[in-house]
Amino acid sequence: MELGGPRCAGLVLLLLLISCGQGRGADPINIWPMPKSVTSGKQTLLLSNDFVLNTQGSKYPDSSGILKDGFSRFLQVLRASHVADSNSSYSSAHFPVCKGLHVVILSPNDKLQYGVDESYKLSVTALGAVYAYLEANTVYGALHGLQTFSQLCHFNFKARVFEVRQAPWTIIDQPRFSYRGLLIDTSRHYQPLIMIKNVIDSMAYTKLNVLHWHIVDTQSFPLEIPSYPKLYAQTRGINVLAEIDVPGHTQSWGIGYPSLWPSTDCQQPLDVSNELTFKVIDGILSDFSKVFNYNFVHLGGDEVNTNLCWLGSHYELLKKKGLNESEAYQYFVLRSQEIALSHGYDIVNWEETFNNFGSKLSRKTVVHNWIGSGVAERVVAAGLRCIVSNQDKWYLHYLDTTWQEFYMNEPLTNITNPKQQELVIGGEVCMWGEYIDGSDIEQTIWPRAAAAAERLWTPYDKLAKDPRRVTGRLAHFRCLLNERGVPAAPLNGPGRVAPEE
Ligand code: CP6
Repeated sequence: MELGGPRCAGLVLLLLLISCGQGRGADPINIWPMPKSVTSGKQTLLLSNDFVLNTQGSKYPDSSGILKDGFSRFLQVLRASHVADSNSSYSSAHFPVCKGLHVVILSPNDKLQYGVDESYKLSVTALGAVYAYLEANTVYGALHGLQTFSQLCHFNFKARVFEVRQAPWTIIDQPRFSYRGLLIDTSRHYQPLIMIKNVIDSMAYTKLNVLHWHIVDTQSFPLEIPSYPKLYAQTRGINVLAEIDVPGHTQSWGIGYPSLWPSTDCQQPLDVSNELTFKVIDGILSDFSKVFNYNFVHLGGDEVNTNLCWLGSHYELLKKKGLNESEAYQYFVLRSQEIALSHGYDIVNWEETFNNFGSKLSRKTVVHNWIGSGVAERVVAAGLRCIVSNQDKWYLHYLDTTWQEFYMNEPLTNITNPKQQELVIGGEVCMWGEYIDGSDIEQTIWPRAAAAAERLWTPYDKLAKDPRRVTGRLAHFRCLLNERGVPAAPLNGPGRVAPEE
């Protein structure tokens, strides 16, 4: 009997279609992170050798060159990965040629800030239109559109031309969360500037938009505030959240100013009884406000050992104010918050501040979760905003946390009230610096941070319920990073134990 054969083949084909996750044919849609809405077809078109940017009708003057530079990087990124022969003799007779990208931006403003409109629409039609079309409310939405477009372009090695397959494309996209962060730590190991820049570039590829820079800590104080900073991250649509972690994690401060130590043999947390402590914090935040334009500053507040150097009898001020050590911790955090507010910042604090005296925190506080799950629900129930970074899922130095766990970590777990959901402004993956340096930071961050990036970008109902459905697409994105020169590790890279596939 031959009947079993074809039926089996049919079943296999059906399973294959399902496992592609698209449910619509053999061509998977390989865009990471997945946009809000995508339609595609089956036609191919070629990119002209002199693919141009056309900004006719755009209201954005681009005086700082953010769009122009973004477009040059788009071309560079395509060319970097392939030794493209600009004198291709390939005959384009059989395919329509796309001459360039027409970008229309509706807002003239390029202020980058929390909550900036990052939406865009991209259409690439195969017949008739000579230009692909990208429309966005702001230049930062347009940059995301360029990133998506770069993922639609492929180098055809045989023909030696770039082509867009699966046209016509219509993509409508916007992020689920406004805060999509990555923490780096420059205190524990030196990070060469080029590595920080590389990380920023890769963040743009995966649509992360906040670099949380844990600048100083116990081990070193690598901070110098230049009077005329050359901003870099802004031109990629990436905000810099600068952290000055007080009062714990501060031993290095006393190398230059020993009186910031409670005593020479007990060197952190900072001396809460010394006015100089608050003067220095004020000076740092004053300098920050000239350099870091994000509306948040991170004031740390984590892992403060109040029993170590803050013995009450030690301190005139504690005695005078009648504060015990844990009250001194609250006093320190609230006073630092006041200083940050006076420089025009809203505040991010690690969750211990909320866990200890949440009701006293400024209403402008965003509580940054890290210890475990379940904190966000309490924070938003108290009416404060929250960033989710639970260490059991989103800490990159745990090499055995798999990309699947990064992907499946849901910031709104157990939060059903829509008003409370809005208070979860996003999430952040953390690359602490104790165990990595410039030699391995990138392969430790990628591709797992990209898995979290999709969780933070893509609408909830379009996220895979089972990570196996996105394995192929993430593997494809990981290869794309490699092609672009980013040493992203294999999906089940060093130290990681893959769950049963
Ligand atoms: N440094 C600072 C750290 C950590 C924190 N703050 C940290 C704690 C535990 C783990 C990883 C990092 N290294 N300043 C906590 C927010 Cl597992």
